[in-house]
Amino acid sequence: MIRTDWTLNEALTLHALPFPELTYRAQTIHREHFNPTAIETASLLSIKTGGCPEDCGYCSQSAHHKTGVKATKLMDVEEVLEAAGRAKAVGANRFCMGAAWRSPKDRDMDKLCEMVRGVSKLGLETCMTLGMLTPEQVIRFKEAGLNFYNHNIDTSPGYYPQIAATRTMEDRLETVELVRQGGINVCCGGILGMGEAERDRISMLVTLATLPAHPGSAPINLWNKVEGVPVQSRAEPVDPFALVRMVALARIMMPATVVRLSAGRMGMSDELQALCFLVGANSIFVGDQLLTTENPSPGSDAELLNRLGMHVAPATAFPAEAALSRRIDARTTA
Ligand code: SAM
Ligand code: DTB
Ligand code: SF4
Repeated sequence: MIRTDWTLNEALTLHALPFPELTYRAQTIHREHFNPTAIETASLLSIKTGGCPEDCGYCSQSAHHKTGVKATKLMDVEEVLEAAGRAKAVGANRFCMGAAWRSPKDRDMDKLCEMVRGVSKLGLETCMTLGMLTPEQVIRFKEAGLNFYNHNIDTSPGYYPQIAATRTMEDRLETVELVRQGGINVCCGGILGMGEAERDRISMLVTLATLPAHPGSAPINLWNKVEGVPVQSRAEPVDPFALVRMVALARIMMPATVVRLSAGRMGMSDELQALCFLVGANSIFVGDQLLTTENPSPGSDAELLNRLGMHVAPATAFPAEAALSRRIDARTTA
């Protein structure tokens, strides 16, 4: 059953289950909704890097921090399409274009929509992550055929003020809701390892699992270390079993959502990634580069999946993912 009325206490109780019990429940639910051998693949491209006016304390691209990331202009459509072609060649099924903006400027909308159309023509699913959107911009992207919009809540509502001051959790949730109502699939998740308490991590998942409809995809990122940002002094490595517990909890509370093991895989062993796949993670970013930080090579990912007898599956293997965010009122669905 898909529920959007989870409480923090229920989530805390699930999370406190003995590891074998929690993981068994997650695996059972995973198999009810997905082929446990199928993995979705997305590839990222930073189409406009650095110089961002937001002050997100974890991010290499904020103009508020000295990180050494060079600010660039918005890329040309041709260059983006070439990169999308390369992503397809290394096995990506979805192409996610990210910009270091608080929100897109209306003057850039024609170019952005052209990118969406061009990437779709290459036979890839499209995703954009550009910051806050207006209702008009959502309409433009829907018309251009954008499949997904990524907009993360990043952390729990309680911890959010500790990580960003130029925007609020309410701002984030507003854009997520505009995107959903506009009929674009929602990709929404967060980051672990920014100095938040265990309770904050669980509360972040409860926030996702109690949205009016579960996101189609939920990226779970480990904070990728960046020198020179405020989070650096607070960050603590995430215990591998704590990560597995979070993935399992996400799977139990959001049974039909595609859970992406996102940033942070460079520091994960093959065994840890395998455990995450076993309890419900069923998507990864492929390609050497995320936005400004590194990701495992396509060759090593292919080898890992091969050793596990798992395979990359096309979007059609994840039908519930797209259907989820389109639900007008998930509270009534079973
Ligand atoms: N500027 C847009 C926004 O904030 O929505 C889009 C790009 S932003 C880089 C996309 C997401 O990447 C953030 O919301 C955050 O969750 C994630 N992210 C950024 N820096 C990260 C880091 N160092 N480690 C892990 N995740 C990170
Ligand atoms: C998401 O949740 N993770 C991606 C994507 N959505 C945009 C971004 C990860 C960024 C990691 C840090 C970097 O490369 O700058
Ligand atoms: Fe800008 Fe997005 Fe980075 Fe925040 S997370 S500083 S909005 S690029």
